[in-house]
Amino acid sequence: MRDQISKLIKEIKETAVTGQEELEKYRLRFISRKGVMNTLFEEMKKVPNEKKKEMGQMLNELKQTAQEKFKTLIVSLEVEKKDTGADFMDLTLPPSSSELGSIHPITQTRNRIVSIFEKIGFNVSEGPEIEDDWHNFSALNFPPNHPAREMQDTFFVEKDPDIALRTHTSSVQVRVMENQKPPIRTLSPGRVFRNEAISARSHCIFHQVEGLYVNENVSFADLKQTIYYFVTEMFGKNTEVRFRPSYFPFTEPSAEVDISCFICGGEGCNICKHSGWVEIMGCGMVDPNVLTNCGIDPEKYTGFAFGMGIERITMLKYQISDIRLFTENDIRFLKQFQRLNY
Ligand code: 2NL
Repeated sequence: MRDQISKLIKEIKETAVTGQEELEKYRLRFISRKGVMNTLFEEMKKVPNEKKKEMGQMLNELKQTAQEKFKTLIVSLEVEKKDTGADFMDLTLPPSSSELGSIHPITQTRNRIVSIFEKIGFNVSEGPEIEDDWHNFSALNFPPNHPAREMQDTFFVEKDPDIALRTHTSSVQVRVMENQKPPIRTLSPGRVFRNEAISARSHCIFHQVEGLYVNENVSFADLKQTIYYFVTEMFGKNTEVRFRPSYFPFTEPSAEVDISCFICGGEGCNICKHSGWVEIMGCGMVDPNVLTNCGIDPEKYTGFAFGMGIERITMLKYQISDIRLFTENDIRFLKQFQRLNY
């Protein structure tokens, strides 16, 4: 029996195990109750008492050798399994897709308007959202007690009557005129702030694009032609345009621009409130006082300017009925603009 055990210990030490199948064979032969151990324990019964101690120790040594090797094998084969990744990672699986974001509808409209005007030589100018009274009001010919300056319309910063959040992006164009010589063709898109109650139709924070062209001999005809071009590009060539006389402190003469309703084609519907026309912007010839305020000689130069609300244009174009949708970050709303890429 002693020889038998020694032979088995030698065999255990020499057995090479390189895979799961061989490991299982090893387990069945040296570890399992049905393997060699079983036979040896059976034989133990026949060993005379005085030899039992010695044989028992040898048998234990054999058992320990077998089990220790088994444990080491399990660990090393487990590491190998992880290395190849074969058991838990299927490399042929397609990757899980990640959610695609989209460009906000206000940004899409802004980009579209900018690219239309860039084609006819306008550049983009930006400026501060916190403005002083001069750039937001005084330079633009607002009389000292004009209602637009009032607390209920303007957000003042730290109750300082000279510093406020800009109420339009004309303030940016004042800065351009102060710093550049004509010819000036500039577009100023940006965020503006008005102290108004939030409703489906108006918000206290919204976006505008204003345009300004100053040069020698700029006429109202140039203004009209520029607006015609813009409307054709933005709303299609069958859209009609009309100019209605209006008033702004910074332009003279001033007009509001309506286009024929692209929903009902002029028949009358909810969008155009059964008039057949929808208002898209305001415009006019830059008041000579504004040019003088910005250091431009009104005897030599004239200019036109226009301004439109980006929310308004977007709401008209996509028939959006509530301005608050733009700022609610509802993924169901935003997803609808995923494929409109401009
Ligand atoms: C509107 C009307 C308008 C302007 C903006 C402007 C700018 C300068 C001088 C003169 Cl620097 N005018 N901008 C002119 C007419 C109308 O906006 O309804 N905006 C949403």
